[in-house]
Amino acid sequence: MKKIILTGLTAAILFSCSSQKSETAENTTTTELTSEQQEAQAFLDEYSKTFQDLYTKSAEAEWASNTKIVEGDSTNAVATRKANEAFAAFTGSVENIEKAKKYLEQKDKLTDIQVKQLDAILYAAANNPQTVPDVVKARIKAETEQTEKLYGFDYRLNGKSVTTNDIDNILKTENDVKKRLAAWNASKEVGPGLKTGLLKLRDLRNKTVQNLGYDDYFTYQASDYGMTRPEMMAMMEKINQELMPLYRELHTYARYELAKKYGVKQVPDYLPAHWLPNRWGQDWSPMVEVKGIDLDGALKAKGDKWLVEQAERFYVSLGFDELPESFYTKSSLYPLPPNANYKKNNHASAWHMDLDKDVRSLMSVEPNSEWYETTHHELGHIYYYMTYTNPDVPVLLRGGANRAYHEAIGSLMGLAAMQKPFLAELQLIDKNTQTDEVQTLLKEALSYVTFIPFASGVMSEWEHDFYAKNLPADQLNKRWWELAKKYQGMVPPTERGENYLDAATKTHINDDAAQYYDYALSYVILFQLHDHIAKNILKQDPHATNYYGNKEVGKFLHDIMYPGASADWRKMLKDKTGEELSARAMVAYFQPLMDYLKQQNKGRKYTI
Ligand code: X8Z
Ligand code: ZN
Repeated sequence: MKKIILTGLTAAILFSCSSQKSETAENTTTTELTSEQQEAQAFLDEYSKTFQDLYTKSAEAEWASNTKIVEGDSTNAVATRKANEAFAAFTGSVENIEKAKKYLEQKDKLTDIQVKQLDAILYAAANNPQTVPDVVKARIKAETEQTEKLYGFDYRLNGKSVTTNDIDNILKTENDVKKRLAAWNASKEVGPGLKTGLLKLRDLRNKTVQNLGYDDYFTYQASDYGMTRPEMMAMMEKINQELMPLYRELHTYARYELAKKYGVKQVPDYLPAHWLPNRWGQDWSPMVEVKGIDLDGALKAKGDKWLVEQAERFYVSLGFDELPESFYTKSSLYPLPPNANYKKNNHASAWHMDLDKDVRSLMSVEPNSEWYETTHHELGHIYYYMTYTNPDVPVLLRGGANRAYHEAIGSLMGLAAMQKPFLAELQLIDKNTQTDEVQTLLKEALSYVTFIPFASGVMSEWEHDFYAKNLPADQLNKRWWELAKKYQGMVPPTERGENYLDAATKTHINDDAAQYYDYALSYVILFQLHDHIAKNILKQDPHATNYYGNKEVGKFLHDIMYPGASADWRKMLKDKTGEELSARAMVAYFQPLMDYLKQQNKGRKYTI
């Protein structure tokens, strides 16, 4: 997801007191506001109006910068810079900061939802404080330059331009290790050109948020969860440890199986990065084919449009609205034609353009199982936007309960859309086909479990060290590969010195900085939600569910999304699932796989 810079921080009781026209206007107007509350409300209303307007202009400009990158033409980049400067000048204005602080001094007299909005104003201000306008301007400039380079990069393989989809397809299917290596190398070529910009961004991002009292940019991002930096890192460590026993089995299994597949006699202690079916080793699921399930084949026959429309049908079947017409006319959903004279950002994202009805997605959908999962993921963001765009949620609180919830909903739907009873209902597989449950679970583990050391370990710790520990410029790549070895048990195919910057090949390192733990947390949360849905709503085995058409499941998800960031994320989880945040459900889901893997790995050498 992109561009969500708002969210609430503290406990909440939903209480609407905004002056917006609304279906619940009758309720709200009968609620008496005290004079202090009225005064604060007048400020919030005025602020929100300008905020929404400038946010929309910034989103429009960013959209153009992401979807149309013309080499040598910086029109879009300049417009984006200007729009972001205007947004920053307003959100970070000294006047707004002082007013918000002044109202917060008497927070006891205000309503909870007002306090949350004032906190959101200060949170947005901290990213753009006009007490240091030159730093903010320089950061915005550096950001547009960095993303222009990243999104406009011309990947080349054997002298020819290739897309990231092309590279991914090679890594998913190619058995010739030399060809794999060439594709992997090609995917890393974008890194070195991003180094100067990233170092500049580190300093500017840190300096910006330090002005309003945060230690560093990582601390700032973690504070959005109401957590300190050490608390966030401790949570990452905990999640990682809980899943490590299973990851160790998967790692051992993968080393031996892949060595066999590639005809390598000596099984390596650590996984060579180019052996894995993903550029960063974050998803290994294409390693396994489950007999009787040829999802890639079935999807290819359906075509790319079907994938997006089917994801929509799934949400609609649960009781959600159809997507607005404008979603289809304004989104950029498919790869550019090969002859296009411009490029687009190929990393999927979902956009709430105006914090109202204009929702869009940027994808490069091809009819395969990876994009099938991604379409469900992105529509999760879109339905989250649509659901909290309601009269009870003020503009400033139109965000997830936290950022991880925003990531979790669509990934949950992606998981559900892969399960056998669901696939059979869609006739993507024959319902009479006997499939091997252990292989199915293995495939899922190779997607969800292998992701955890990458997200909670490598990505989070690297960004932590980069922003909070001022990782020296001549140790960036060294640290990246140290962490990859420590957490993923993965090593580069050849020496990767500081002339490379492999971390920066990951889009989020550049444009969604210091937030990747969102995804680790989102997996943990999604298994908690799924466990609850399967057992308590559907009364089905969590490994073989079919959510299709179930309105009660839809209502459960709707109720989570409806209050947006006006909800307290911890309370929400407890209320909805009965549990605190915990990897219990995820560990339990994969438990049946442990015995199988231990059996397979008997006599094999464990190295992590
Ligand atoms: O970036 C994404 C989404 C966009 S919000 C496609 N994901 C992470 C990634 O690709 O690294 C989804 C899961 C992990
Ligand atoms: Zn996402």
